[in-house]
Amino acid sequence: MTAIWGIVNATPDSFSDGGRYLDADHAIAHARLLRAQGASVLDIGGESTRPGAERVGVAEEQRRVLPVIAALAAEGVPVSIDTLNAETAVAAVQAGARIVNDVSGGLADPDMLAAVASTGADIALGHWRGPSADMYARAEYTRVGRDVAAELRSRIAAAAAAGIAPSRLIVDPGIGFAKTATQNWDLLRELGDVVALGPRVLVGTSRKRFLAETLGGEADEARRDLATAVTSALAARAGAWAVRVHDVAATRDALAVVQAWDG
Ligand code: PMM
Repeated sequence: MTAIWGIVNATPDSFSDGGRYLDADHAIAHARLLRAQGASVLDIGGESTRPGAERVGVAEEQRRVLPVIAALAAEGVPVSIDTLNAETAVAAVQAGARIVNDVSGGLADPDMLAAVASTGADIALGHWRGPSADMYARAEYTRVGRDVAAELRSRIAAAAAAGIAPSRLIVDPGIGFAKTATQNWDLLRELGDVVALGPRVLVGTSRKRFLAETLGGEADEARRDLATAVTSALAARAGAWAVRVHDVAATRDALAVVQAWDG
Protein backbone atom coordinates (compact mmCIF):
# COMPACT_ATOMS: atom_id res chain seq x y z
CA MET A 1 0.00 0.00 0.00
CA THR A 2 1.16 3.52 -0.77
CA ALA A 3 2.80 5.18 2.23
CA ILE A 4 1.92 8.59 3.61
CA TRP A 5 4.51 11.24 4.42
CA GLY A 6 3.11 13.81 6.83
CA ILE A 7 4.29 17.40 6.38
CA VAL A 8 5.60 19.13 9.50
CA ASN A 9 6.64 22.74 9.14
CA ALA A 10 9.14 23.69 11.81
CA THR A 11 8.77 27.35 10.93
CA PRO A 12 7.82 30.12 13.37
CA ASP A 13 4.12 29.99 14.15
CA SER A 14 2.62 33.34 13.32
CA PHE A 15 -0.32 32.59 15.61
CA SER A 16 1.88 31.97 18.62
CA ASP A 17 3.99 34.50 20.49
CA GLY A 18 5.49 31.80 22.65
CA GLY A 19 8.92 31.81 21.06
CA ARG A 20 11.11 29.00 19.83
CA TYR A 21 10.36 26.44 22.51
CA LEU A 22 6.66 26.63 21.78
CA ASP A 23 7.31 26.52 18.04
CA ALA A 24 9.30 23.29 18.40
CA ASP A 25 6.77 21.91 20.85
CA HIS A 26 4.00 22.70 18.43
CA ALA A 27 5.75 20.96 15.57
CA ILE A 28 6.44 17.87 17.71
CA ALA A 29 2.80 17.67 18.85
CA HIS A 30 1.59 18.07 15.28
CA ALA A 31 3.99 15.35 14.09
CA ARG A 32 2.68 12.97 16.77
CA LEU A 33 -0.88 13.65 15.61
CA LEU A 34 0.03 12.94 11.97
CA ARG A 35 1.80 9.77 13.03
CA ALA A 36 -1.30 8.61 14.94
CA GLN A 37 -3.41 9.38 11.86
CA GLY A 38 -1.33 7.05 9.70
CA ALA A 39 1.81 8.83 8.48
CA SER A 40 4.70 6.40 8.17
CA VAL A 41 7.27 9.17 7.67
CA LEU A 42 7.27 12.69 9.10
CA ASP A 43 8.86 15.21 6.74
CA ILE A 44 10.35 18.09 8.73
CA GLY A 45 11.17 21.37 6.99
CA GLY A 46 12.53 24.64 8.36
CA GLU A 47 12.57 26.64 5.15
CA SER A 48 9.65 27.09 2.77
CA THR A 49 10.29 26.14 -0.85
CA ARG A 50 7.00 27.66 -2.03
CA PRO A 51 7.04 30.00 -5.01
CA GLY A 52 8.49 33.37 -3.99
CA ALA A 53 9.47 32.17 -0.50
CA GLU A 54 12.48 33.82 1.12
CA ARG A 55 15.56 31.78 1.97
CA VAL A 56 16.55 31.52 5.63
CA GLY A 57 20.13 30.97 6.75
CA VAL A 58 21.46 27.47 7.43
CA ALA A 59 21.96 28.22 11.15
CA GLU A 60 18.36 29.40 11.55
CA GLU A 61 17.09 26.43 9.54
CA GLN A 62 18.92 24.03 11.86
CA ARG A 63 17.72 25.84 15.00
CA ARG A 64 14.20 25.19 13.77
CA VAL A 65 14.42 21.56 12.68
CA LEU A 66 17.02 19.80 14.83
CA PRO A 67 15.12 19.81 18.16
CA VAL A 68 12.01 18.53 16.39
CA ILE A 69 13.92 15.76 14.59
CA ALA A 70 15.78 14.72 17.75
CA ALA A 71 12.57 14.47 19.78
CA LEU A 72 10.72 12.44 17.14
CA ALA A 73 13.67 10.18 16.33
CA ALA A 74 14.01 9.43 20.06
CA GLU A 75 10.44 8.11 19.94
CA GLY A 76 11.36 5.81 17.05
CA VAL A 77 9.43 7.79 14.43
CA PRO A 78 10.88 7.65 10.89
CA VAL A 79 11.83 11.21 9.98
CA SER A 80 12.91 12.90 6.76
CA ILE A 81 14.53 16.31 6.53
CA ASP A 82 13.19 18.62 3.81
CA THR A 83 16.21 20.77 2.96
CA LEU A 84 18.27 22.15 0.11
CA ASN A 85 21.39 22.43 2.29
CA ALA A 86 24.02 19.67 2.65
CA GLU A 87 25.07 20.91 6.10
CA THR A 88 21.51 20.75 7.37
CA ALA A 89 21.04 17.30 5.82
CA VAL A 90 24.09 15.94 7.66
CA ALA A 91 23.11 17.57 10.97
CA ALA A 92 19.58 16.21 10.60
CA VAL A 93 20.81 12.66 10.00
CA GLN A 94 23.07 12.99 13.06
CA ALA A 95 19.96 14.06 15.01
CA GLY A 96 18.14 10.93 13.83
CA ALA A 97 16.60 11.61 10.39
CA ARG A 98 16.64 8.56 8.10
CA ILE A 99 15.81 10.25 4.81
CA VAL A 100 16.99 13.48 3.15
CA ASN A 101 14.28 15.11 1.04
CA ASP A 102 15.94 17.51 -1.42
CA VAL A 103 13.40 19.08 -3.78
CA SER A 104 16.30 20.20 -5.99
CA GLY A 105 17.60 16.65 -6.51
CA GLY A 106 21.04 17.72 -5.33
CA LEU A 107 21.27 20.69 -7.69
CA ALA A 108 20.84 23.56 -5.18
CA ASP A 109 23.86 22.61 -3.07
CA PRO A 110 26.81 21.05 -4.93
CA ASP A 111 27.86 19.25 -1.72
CA MET A 112 24.51 17.55 -1.14
CA LEU A 113 24.97 14.18 -2.87
CA ALA A 114 28.44 13.50 -1.47
CA ALA A 115 27.22 14.56 1.99
CA VAL A 116 24.25 12.19 1.86
CA ALA A 117 26.47 9.38 0.53
CA SER A 118 28.60 9.73 3.64
CA THR A 119 25.61 9.47 6.01
CA GLY A 120 24.03 6.25 4.74
CA ALA A 121 20.59 7.91 4.68
CA ASP A 122 18.06 7.48 1.88
CA ILE A 123 17.49 10.49 -0.38
CA ALA A 124 14.44 11.79 -2.24
CA LEU A 125 15.51 13.57 -5.43
CA GLY A 126 12.97 16.11 -6.65
CA HIS A 127 12.63 17.40 -10.21
CA TRP A 128 13.78 21.02 -10.09
CA ARG A 129 15.02 23.60 -12.56
CA GLY A 130 16.03 26.46 -10.27
CA PRO A 131 15.14 28.57 -7.26
CA SER A 132 11.50 29.28 -6.43
CA ALA A 133 11.80 32.99 -7.09
CA ASP A 134 11.87 32.68 -10.88
CA MET A 135 11.06 29.01 -11.53
CA TYR A 136 8.08 29.71 -13.78
CA ALA A 137 10.43 31.20 -16.37
CA ARG A 138 11.78 27.63 -16.74
CA ALA A 139 8.39 25.96 -17.26
CA GLU A 140 9.02 24.79 -20.84
CA TYR A 141 8.66 21.17 -21.84
CA THR A 142 8.21 19.20 -25.06
CA ARG A 143 6.43 16.37 -23.29
CA VAL A 144 6.49 16.94 -19.58
CA GLY A 145 6.47 13.33 -18.30
CA ARG A 146 9.27 12.28 -20.62
CA ASP A 147 11.30 15.46 -20.00
CA VAL A 148 10.98 15.24 -16.21
CA ALA A 149 11.92 11.55 -16.30
CA ALA A 150 14.99 12.33 -18.42
CA GLU A 151 16.12 15.06 -16.03
CA LEU A 152 15.53 12.80 -13.01
CA ARG A 153 17.54 10.07 -14.73
CA SER A 154 20.53 12.40 -14.77
CA ARG A 155 20.04 13.13 -11.04
CA ILE A 156 19.93 9.37 -10.40
CA ALA A 157 23.22 9.06 -12.28
CA ALA A 158 24.73 11.93 -10.28
CA ALA A 159 23.64 10.27 -7.03
CA ALA A 160 25.20 6.99 -8.15
CA ALA A 161 28.42 8.78 -9.10
CA ALA A 162 28.51 10.33 -5.62
CA GLY A 163 28.33 6.85 -4.10
CA ILE A 164 24.66 6.55 -3.12
CA ALA A 165 23.37 2.99 -3.62
CA PRO A 166 20.35 2.71 -5.98
CA SER A 167 18.30 1.08 -3.20
CA ARG A 168 18.56 4.32 -1.20
CA LEU A 169 17.02 6.48 -3.93
CA ILE A 170 13.52 7.93 -4.13
CA VAL A 171 12.46 10.15 -7.05
CA ASP A 172 9.81 12.86 -7.03
CA PRO A 173 8.32 14.57 -10.13
CA GLY A 174 8.35 17.92 -8.31
CA ILE A 175 4.74 18.92 -8.77
CA GLY A 176 4.57 22.73 -8.84
CA PHE A 177 8.30 23.22 -9.31
CA ALA A 178 8.87 25.04 -12.63
CA LYS A 179 5.53 23.76 -13.92
CA THR A 180 2.28 25.49 -14.80
CA ALA A 181 -1.06 24.08 -13.66
CA THR A 182 -1.59 22.37 -17.02
CA GLN A 183 1.93 20.91 -16.93
CA ASN A 184 1.30 19.56 -13.40
CA TRP A 185 -1.81 17.74 -14.62
CA ASP A 186 0.00 16.45 -17.71
CA LEU A 187 2.84 15.23 -15.50
CA LEU A 188 0.48 13.42 -13.13
CA ARG A 189 -1.21 11.79 -16.13
CA GLU A 190 2.24 10.74 -17.37
CA LEU A 191 3.51 9.60 -13.97
CA GLY A 192 4.27 6.23 -15.53
CA ASP A 193 7.32 7.79 -17.20
CA VAL A 194 8.73 8.56 -13.73
CA VAL A 195 7.67 5.21 -12.23
CA ALA A 196 9.50 3.48 -15.11
CA LEU A 197 12.80 4.98 -13.92
CA GLY A 198 12.94 2.29 -11.22
CA PRO A 199 13.39 3.97 -7.82
CA ARG A 200 10.51 4.44 -5.39
CA VAL A 201 8.33 7.41 -6.40
CA LEU A 202 7.15 10.11 -4.00
CA VAL A 203 4.41 12.52 -5.14
CA GLY A 204 3.55 15.83 -3.45
CA THR A 205 0.42 17.66 -4.55
CA SER A 206 -0.77 18.77 -1.12
CA ARG A 207 -2.62 22.10 -1.06
CA LYS A 208 -0.69 23.28 -4.11
CA ARG A 209 -1.81 26.23 -6.17
CA PHE A 210 -2.70 24.20 -9.27
CA LEU A 211 -5.39 22.44 -7.22
CA ALA A 212 -6.90 25.77 -6.18
CA GLU A 213 -6.78 26.95 -9.81
CA THR A 214 -8.66 23.84 -10.89
CA LEU A 215 -11.29 24.13 -8.16
CA GLY A 216 -11.85 27.82 -8.83
CA GLY A 217 -13.54 30.26 -6.51
CA GLU A 218 -12.44 30.39 -2.89
CA ALA A 219 -10.48 27.16 -2.74
CA ASP A 220 -9.80 27.18 1.00
CA GLU A 221 -7.69 24.67 2.88
CA ALA A 222 -10.53 22.16 3.33
CA ARG A 223 -11.26 22.07 -0.40
CA ARG A 224 -7.57 21.79 -1.25
CA ASP A 225 -7.24 18.91 1.24
CA LEU A 226 -10.12 17.05 -0.39
CA ALA A 227 -8.56 17.58 -3.82
CA THR A 228 -5.22 16.40 -2.38
CA ALA A 229 -6.79 13.19 -1.10
CA VAL A 230 -8.13 12.52 -4.61
CA THR A 231 -4.82 13.27 -6.39
CA SER A 232 -3.01 11.14 -3.81
CA ALA A 233 -5.40 8.23 -4.43
CA LEU A 234 -4.89 8.57 -8.18
CA ALA A 235 -1.11 8.80 -7.70
CA ALA A 236 -1.30 5.56 -5.71
CA ARG A 237 -3.14 3.89 -8.61
CA ALA A 238 -0.46 5.22 -10.97
CA GLY A 239 2.33 3.55 -9.01
CA ALA A 240 3.42 6.09 -6.38
CA TRP A 241 5.27 4.50 -3.48
CA ALA A 242 4.40 7.40 -1.17
CA VAL A 243 2.46 10.66 -1.14
CA ARG A 244 3.47 13.75 0.85
CA VAL A 245 0.48 15.53 2.43
CA HIS A 246 -0.60 17.98 5.12
CA ASP A 247 -3.96 16.31 5.90
CA VAL A 248 -2.91 12.76 6.67
CA ALA A 249 -6.34 11.58 7.88
CA ALA A 250 -8.11 12.44 4.61
CA THR A 251 -5.43 10.81 2.47
CA ARG A 252 -5.37 7.72 4.71
CA ASP A 253 -9.11 7.31 4.07
CA ALA A 254 -8.70 7.91 0.34
CA LEU A 255 -5.96 5.26 0.16
CA ALA A 256 -8.12 2.81 2.13
CA VAL A 257 -10.84 3.29 -0.50
CA VAL A 258 -8.35 2.61 -3.29
CA GLN A 259 -7.21 -0.55 -1.55
CA ALA A 260 -10.78 -1.75 -1.05
CA TRP A 261 -11.57 -1.00 -4.72
CA ASP A 262 -8.51 -2.94 -5.86
CA GLY A 263 -9.42 -5.87 -3.57
N1 PMM B 1 6.82 20.29 -2.18
C1 PMM B 1 7.10 21.26 -1.28
C2 PMM B 1 8.08 21.05 -0.30
N2 PMM B 1 8.75 19.89 -0.24
N3 PMM B 1 9.17 17.72 -1.06
C3 PMM B 1 8.90 16.76 -1.95
N4 PMM B 1 9.61 15.60 -1.90
N5 PMM B 1 7.97 16.90 -2.93
C4 PMM B 1 7.24 18.04 -3.05
O1 PMM B 1 6.39 18.11 -3.97
C5 PMM B 1 7.49 19.10 -2.13
C6 PMM B 1 8.48 18.89 -1.13
C7 PMM B 1 6.37 22.54 -1.34
O2 PMM B 1 5.14 22.46 -0.72
P1 PMM B 1 4.88 22.86 0.84
O3 PMM B 1 5.48 24.21 1.04
O4 PMM B 1 3.40 22.85 0.96
O5 PMM B 1 5.50 21.83 1.71
